[in-house]
Order: sequence, then structure tokens, then C-alpha cells
Amino acid sequence: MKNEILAHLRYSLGKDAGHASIYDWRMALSLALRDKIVDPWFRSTKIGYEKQPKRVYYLSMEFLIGRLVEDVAANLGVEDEARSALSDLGQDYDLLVRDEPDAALGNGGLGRLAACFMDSLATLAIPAMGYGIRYEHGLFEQDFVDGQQVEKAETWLAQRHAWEFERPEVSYRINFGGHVHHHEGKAEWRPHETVLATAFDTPVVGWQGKWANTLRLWSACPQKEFDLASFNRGDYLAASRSEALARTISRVLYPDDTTETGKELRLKQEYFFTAASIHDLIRRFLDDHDDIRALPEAAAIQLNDTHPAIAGPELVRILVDLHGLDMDEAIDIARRCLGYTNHTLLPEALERWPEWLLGRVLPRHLEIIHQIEGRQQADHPDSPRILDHGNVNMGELAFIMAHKVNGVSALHTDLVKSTVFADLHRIHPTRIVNQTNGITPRRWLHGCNPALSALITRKIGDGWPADLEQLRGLRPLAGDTGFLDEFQAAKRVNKEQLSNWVAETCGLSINPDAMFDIQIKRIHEYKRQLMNILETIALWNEMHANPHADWTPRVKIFGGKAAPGYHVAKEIIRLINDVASVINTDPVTKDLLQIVYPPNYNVTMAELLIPAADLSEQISTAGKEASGTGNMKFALNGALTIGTLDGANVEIREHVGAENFFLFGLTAEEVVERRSHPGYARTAIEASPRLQKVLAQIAEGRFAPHDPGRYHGIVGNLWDHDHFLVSCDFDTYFNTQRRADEAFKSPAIWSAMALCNTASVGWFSSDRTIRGYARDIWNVGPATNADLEQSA
Ligand code: NBG
Repeated sequence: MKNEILAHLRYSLGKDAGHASIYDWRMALSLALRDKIVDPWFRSTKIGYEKQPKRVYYLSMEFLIGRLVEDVAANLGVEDEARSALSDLGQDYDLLVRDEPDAALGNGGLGRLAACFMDSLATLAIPAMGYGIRYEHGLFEQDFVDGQQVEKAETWLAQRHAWEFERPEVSYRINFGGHVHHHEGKAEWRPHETVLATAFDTPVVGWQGKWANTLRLWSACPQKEFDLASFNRGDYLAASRSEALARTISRVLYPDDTTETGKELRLKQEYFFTAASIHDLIRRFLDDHDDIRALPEAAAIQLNDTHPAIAGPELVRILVDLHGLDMDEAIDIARRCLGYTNHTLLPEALERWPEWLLGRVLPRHLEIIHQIEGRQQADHPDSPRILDHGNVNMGELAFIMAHKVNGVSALHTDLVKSTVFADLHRIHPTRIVNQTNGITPRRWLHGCNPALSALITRKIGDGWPADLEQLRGLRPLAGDTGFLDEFQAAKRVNKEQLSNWVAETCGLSINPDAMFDIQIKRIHEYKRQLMNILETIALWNEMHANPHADWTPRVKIFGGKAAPGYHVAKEIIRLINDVASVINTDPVTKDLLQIVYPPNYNVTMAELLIPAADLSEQISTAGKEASGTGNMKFALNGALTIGTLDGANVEIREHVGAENFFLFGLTAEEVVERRSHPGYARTAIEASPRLQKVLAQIAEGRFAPHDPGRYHGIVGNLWDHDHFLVSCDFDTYFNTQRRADEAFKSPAIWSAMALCNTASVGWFSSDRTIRGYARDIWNVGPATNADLEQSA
């Protein structure tokens, strides 16, 4: 490995060891690791072609990948080798690992799920390709100035990306605009604008390096390079205008989390990557098939949310306009290829495009959508409409064009059936299925928590990263005090590590003996970071009044970004920071309560925080969080959950046992019922002196003395509207927190409960989720061991 690294340093980076920077060393290491994936990658592709009738295509607008060095090294089983090779070369492996940019081509759960799925598909040896966009700028970087979020452009591609292979020969023309010419029953789209989609491939290697799939990301570039004639005339801007316009399409990730953007550019991004992917998979299919009608036997195309929902009309367009099939048959074939995953019920997140806009950008597709609608209405006159009040409903389109539609947790799937798609569900009662989300244990336990991971391996062997249900073998140890001590010691190591990091980065010294209580996720009203900070203030009030009582010291940790246009979410961030600056400087409570909110939460930060957590905050308004996946990561790493009966919390609680989960709050049904009572928030606040006091303090400017009116909006909204029922759940939340305090006082009790969490959540591996998709939606199987051996 030493020689491989040195060779790359010399021949790929053009440096000798004496002059190499950290970047050079990190690149050389990454390239050496990448080399080791190439053979299994070729082998997998070959087996895929020869032995596997069907391939999975996972279309996702987002892949929230994070760093790759450790992940790849661990999957290949060469971490120790890499570490010692570098140490022989006088380099610090951990320093190089930390030099890698965090690839943030996603906003949150939806994008991270796609990344976990890629890991599981490769681990399970299922031939698959992920398709997405190679954004030049990933999710914005967050900073706090005066406690307020400030966004900066993210620049992960400012340096060369070590893991990808550019494929200039894999390039498709993607068209927009223009009009449709109809002649003798045939339609011909005469577009107005064309850009090229060029492929960049990243091999994704599974556990133990047996199989690798491809993540193919599309980059937009102009069809014509720049306009030399204009340049020669001295009009330099005009010369590069078309180039700039084309490149805009893959320039930035939309930083929206679950809110709709009405932007034409967003629609173009969606069509751009979807069309390129569909062309690519059809080309691959036609390489060794003659009859396009057999496509459903060769391609399972999964739509990650509605962002790629235009895949339905695009497939139909290709089948009808380019292959001459008739419309009915084309729709049927497309449907047999497509599956659609719904990730949210929030009405503002359901994509809807104005018909005029879709017709302007994709005129032929709009015609086809009318045809799809016409057939659906003819077969089912009571069907909800795709085209409605001048809008194109992408959810209805995706549903109608898919043979299977899935929700992402049991509760969410029930709600999908009974709310957003109730009418379509009545018409197509077998179409909706559930696939509860999962997480990859490779990154989210083995990789991020070496202390616990080593302990588990010592006890139950090293089979668990590929078969997470083996963690059950730890359950009997909940009564073994020796083992619990070791389990606690592992947590302690992680908490110390986090404390050191907080000291370095936030300049705050936190107490590793305190309970680390963590809420990390996008900032959203339904996730109720607001309730958490209100509870923190209430707790502080009581600690301050009575500092010598038997309190459980706490460190409250927050992490997360707000969409730049989401005003209320940004106010909540500011409030947390304002409250932190008051509470963290109170000498009376300084050993009892602290608040930490490091800026720029990302995958890498999650990998540091989750292993160090004692308590995981999963406190959304019931019925709003489709699943959650952070909740699974915390439980796997031995944190207890304080949470509502929402999303996958319900199933986590069933697995770990009610006695090992701090449940509180209204149920999804009760939430709906409560909302029907006018003035429900006022009633709840009036019944809670504790909450009243907190709201009064905020309203009086206790946390913003120089700008006392700063939070009148937040406070007024709580009294008068409170759509997310913070007021209604506040008291039970507070009381449940105190139950957690009590349990934490006994380390033996707490660590037994925590161990039950780790031992019981094997089911939440994304391997299980992917097996479910493969069985219920895709109808694909993994490569067999015989295939693998034969080709090795
Ligand atoms: C998110 C949900 C989460 C869920 C992830 C992955 C969107 C639109 N939805 O609850 O809010 O865990 O998807 O399924 O980002």
C-alpha cells in the first residue's frame, strides 16, 4: 500500500514525498483505495451483464454521501493497512481523513437514505445504478453571525474529486422548450434549447469488497462550446453566455427541505437528470436486447420522491415517438418499470407545476400527461386528477405511472393510504406497500463508533456489519455488569472525544459526565426544535431557582440548517443561540446546564455526535415525520430516545421495548382531533404555568435584551395558532424529560436500557430495507456466491 500511495503521489499528483501537501497525500491515498475497487467493479458489471436479467436504477435528486476515505477503506477491509502505510511515510491517517470535503449533494434524510441504499445494494450484490446530479455546489455552508444563520456557497469541487471517473463519451442531448409538430399521427418534438448531460461515475463498493455498483452523476454542459465569432468581435460575455446558461442546470443543489420551489430551473434540473438516466438505461438495454417491450424484465426504476416523476412521460415519449409503440402499450410498459417512494405528507412539499410552465419547458410531455390522464379518467372516472386547476400534480402522476408506491414507515404508509392518496388507494388497493427506512451499519456503527464496534465484535464476532440482526446476541448481556461497564466505557470515550471537539471548535468546555441530549436534523417547525429550547428554558428556570437540588446535569446539543427562505426556522435558530448565550454564562447553573449549537451540521458532524449521545430527541408533531433515520442511528449507537409516536419511532419502540423508550405526546389521531378545537393552544398555555413563564420571559426580551421585540412573532404564533402543537405536548415533554433525568442517575439502569436499544435495532439495517424493495417492488435477486466465485 505504501508503494501504491507513493506511486500515485508521484505519477497522479506529480509530487515527491518531500514536497507533498496534506491534499496531495489525501489524494494519493484516495486514488490508491480507488484502484482497489476497480477490479471488483469490473467483475460485478460483468456478472450483471451475463447472469442477471434485471438491474435496479435508483433515480434521486439527492445523494448525501459525506466523506469516503474511511468508508471505502473499511468496506475493503484495509483500514489498518492504510493507517500503518501512512505512518511509515510519516503521515497521520486521521489528519488526511479530516481533509476530505464532505460531499453534501443532498438536504437531509431523503438524500442520506439514497446514500445508505447505495451501500446496501453493493453489499447485497444487487446489480444497480444510482443516478443523480453532479452539483457543482452542494448544500450551503452554514455560519452563525450574531446567532443568525448565514449561508455561504459550498465548494466541494474546488478540488479534484478523487473518487469519480469522468465519462466524456457518455453524453446525451437533453432538450427543452420549442413545440410539437404533428404529422400523419406522429408527434415530433422540435425543441428550442439543448444541453448535454455528461456522466461522472463513482464506484460504490459494498462490505468486504465483493461487489461494486455505479453512482452515475450527470453534469450539464453546452452543446456548442463557446461562440468564437462573438469572441473575435470582442463580445466576450456573449461568447460564453450559452455555456454559462447550460452549466447553470447542474450548478446548485436546491436548499429546500420539503418545501416546494416554483422555479423553472428546478423543473429543468429534474428533467435533465431524469431524461439522461432514462436514455442511458435504454441504451444499455438495447445493447443486448432487440425488443424494447422486454424493458420491464430488465429494468426496475425507482423514483426517490416525485423529483424524477417526469420519468413516466419521458419513457412513454421514447416508446411512442422513437420506437413507434402505441400509447396504451407504452404506458403499460413504463408502469411495469416504475416504482415511486413517497417521503412526506406535508402539503407544501407535494410538487405541483403550473401547467403553462411545464408546457413551455416540456411541450411533448404535457401532451403525454394529458393522454395518461385521459386513460386514467376513462378507466376510473372517480380518479383524482393529475391535471387540476391549471396545475400538474406530480404525486398523482407518479402514483398513476408506477406499479408500486411505497411509504417509508408503517405509520407513514397507513397515512399515505388514508390521506394524500386515499382515493387512488381505493382504486388501486394493492399498489401501496410499506418499506420502513433503514441505515447502513457500516457507516453508522462500524465506521463512526470504533469503540463500541470493537466491543461488539469481541463479544459476538465480526458477522454483524453484514447481518445486523446478530446484535440480538448482546441482549442477554443487559444483566452482565462487567459488560455494561465496558459498554459505558465505550460511550465515555465518545463523549470525551466530542467534548474535546466542542472545546476546540466552539470554545466551550462541556462536562462529559452530564447527559448529552442531542437534536440534529433540518430545522423545521414540525420537528419542534422550538419545543426543545422552550423546555430547556423551563429547566434552567427551575435549576436556577434551586441549584442544590439533585439535578441531572445536561448538555443540550443542537445541529441543523434552515432553508434560506424559511423565515420561522431561521428565527428558531436565532432563539436557540440567544438562549445559549444567556444560559451558558449563568454562573449559578454552569455545572448543570449548557447549550451547544455548532454551525454547519453535516454527515461528518453526525458521525461525531451520534456515538456520543445519551438521549436522542425525536419529538415531531405526530403524523408529520414520515420516518426519520437519525432516530435509528442514535438507537443503534446506544442512545435512548425521547420521542412521539411518529414515523419509525413507532417501530423502534416496538423493537427496543416500551420500557427502553421515553414516549410522550399526542398521537397522530389526537393531533387531528385537537386541531379541531378552536383556541387549543391558548387553552394549553393557560393550563401550564411553566410554559407561560417561559413565553413571558421570551416576550419580555430576557434572551435579547437589546432587541426585546425580537421573538414577538414566535410567541404570538404559539398563543394564537401553534399549528404544530408545541403547547399541547409541552408539559408531558417536560415531565418525560424528568423521567429521563431519574433514569440517568443510575448508570447501571441507564446503560442496560441503552444496550437494549443497540441490541434490538438490527432490523433497521438498510440491508433489510433493500431486501424488501427487491422482493416487493423490483423483483430482483442478488448475485449468487457461485456467480461471484466463478468470476473472481
Ligand atoms: C424525508 C422525511 C423523513 C424521512 C426521509 C427519508 C423528505 C421529503 N422526506 O422523515 O421527512 O426519514 O425523507 O425517507 O425529505
